[in-house]
Amino acid sequence: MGSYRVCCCFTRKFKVTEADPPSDVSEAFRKYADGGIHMTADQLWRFIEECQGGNGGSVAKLDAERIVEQVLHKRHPITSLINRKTLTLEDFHHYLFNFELNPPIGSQVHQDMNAPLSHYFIYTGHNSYLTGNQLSSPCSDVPIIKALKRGVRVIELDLWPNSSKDNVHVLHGRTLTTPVELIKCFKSIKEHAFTASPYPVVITLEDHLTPDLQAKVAQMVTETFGEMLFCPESGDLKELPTPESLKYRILISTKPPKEYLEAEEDKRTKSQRVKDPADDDVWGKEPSRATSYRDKSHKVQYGSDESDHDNEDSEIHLKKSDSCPAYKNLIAIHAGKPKGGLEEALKVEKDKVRRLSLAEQALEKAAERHQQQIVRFTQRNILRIYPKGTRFTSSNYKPLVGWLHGAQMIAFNMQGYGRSLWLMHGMFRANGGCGYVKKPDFLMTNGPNNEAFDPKAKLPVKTTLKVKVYMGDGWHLDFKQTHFDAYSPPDFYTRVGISGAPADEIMRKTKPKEDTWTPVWNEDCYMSRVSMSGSYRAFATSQFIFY
Ligand SMILES: [Ca+2]
Repeated sequence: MGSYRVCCCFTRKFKVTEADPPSDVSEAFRKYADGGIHMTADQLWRFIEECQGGNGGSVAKLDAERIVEQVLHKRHPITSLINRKTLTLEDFHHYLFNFELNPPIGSQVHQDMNAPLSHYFIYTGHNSYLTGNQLSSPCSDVPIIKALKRGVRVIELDLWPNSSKDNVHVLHGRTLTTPVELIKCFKSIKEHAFTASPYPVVITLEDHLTPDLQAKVAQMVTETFGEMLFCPESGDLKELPTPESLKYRILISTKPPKEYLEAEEDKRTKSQRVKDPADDDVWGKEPSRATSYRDKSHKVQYGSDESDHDNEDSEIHLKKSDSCPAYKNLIAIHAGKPKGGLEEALKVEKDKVRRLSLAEQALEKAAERHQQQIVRFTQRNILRIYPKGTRFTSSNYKPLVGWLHGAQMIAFNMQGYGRSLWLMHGMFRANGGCGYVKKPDFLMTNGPNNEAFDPKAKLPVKTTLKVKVYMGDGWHLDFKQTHFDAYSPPDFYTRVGISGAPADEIMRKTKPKEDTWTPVWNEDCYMSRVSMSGSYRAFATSQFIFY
């Protein structure tokens, strides 16, 4: 209870009342406690199994006993010593609200981890070494460590020669970002790769190096990671290995050096075709590297991302035909864009898998007409999407476009803030937060005529989701009593929504509850317009926002 004075003449009381358990909670208690006033561990176990689906996994009776003990220990530290092993209604209510004892999402890996990597969405960072914006923030290994600790499994490093061209720096090329040494990044990756998850870490390299420096990188990689490194025995992989088989392994993914010459040819062909409007239709408008060479200020504005998928900028070594075999042998997942247009890039080869990178807007363009080809490509190969170059502030984009097309690596700026990033973090809370979430079956299997899933297909409404918003509690512990309103407790309302496929996106709002720290809504939010087929449901992430 708190109080404060108004006009020095009377004191207004600010009692924070504990709300009674909602009626559904009382009913569940009555039902599982067989009408009694105490619930045993066995009864709680039955409730968890039947009402909470085992909380994301099968709960042993021993777990229920442990929960009872912990609730009692927390709520009745003295009584718990004198042998009561049952919960009251209030204890039960406390358990339901307790984030640790009753987590909203299971903390165990529960999906099959024995499918090829292409079957999973992978928690992916973009320019993982940047501490802030894309133009002038310092580069460091700290954001890399932070991302790995969060469970991020794909780390991107942009490699550039230092000023004396005898060592490798990590920085965002053609910007004012201050570099960090590559070896420092590698060492930190080694140290922290598997603290959050045992599943493999992929390092995507955006490589702007000469063969000499590539040799240096090869040596650094070998010396740093040693046995942790996964290198396919014979060049190209025919199928991607599984996360299970790659536990505690590091994979390098970049463009093999031999392709630089081809990239140059591709660039020439491209510049000849630059006026062909059909190019724009397919690939989207990609700012060309040539422009940034001509205009220095433009260079600084855009950085090097716009071409990080095809190394158009590698002028220095484009002219050299010698490549570094040691470096090439380290590449587990070959990246690159074949010559020709999108059709060629999305071709599925029987005896070879690879990684293709597209900028967010290139994907959107490609998705207009080639949606099924993209889905088919991602059944065996890896598709990486990266933020467009104008996201100077390290903002992100909607990840759903990529997910709906099966893109495994939606590369995000993890140091930022905002709804897209929350959604990304939310997605990867699934499957025990291990950084790999299995793609839904509909993206991996084709129809009777071998047709891939069509993300544009109109699907009928199949499910209506009902979310019951009971109450909010705990704000009085985090805010001063006068934080929101100097004269009375605050007003609260809740927004509940679904982020998902376009047909599923919806937001509902509860009524506001006035003058209370513990608002009780007890209100149903129906998402009745949601066309949640079983398939779309895989992408539906609920958002709860309190105001
Ligand atoms: Ca990059």
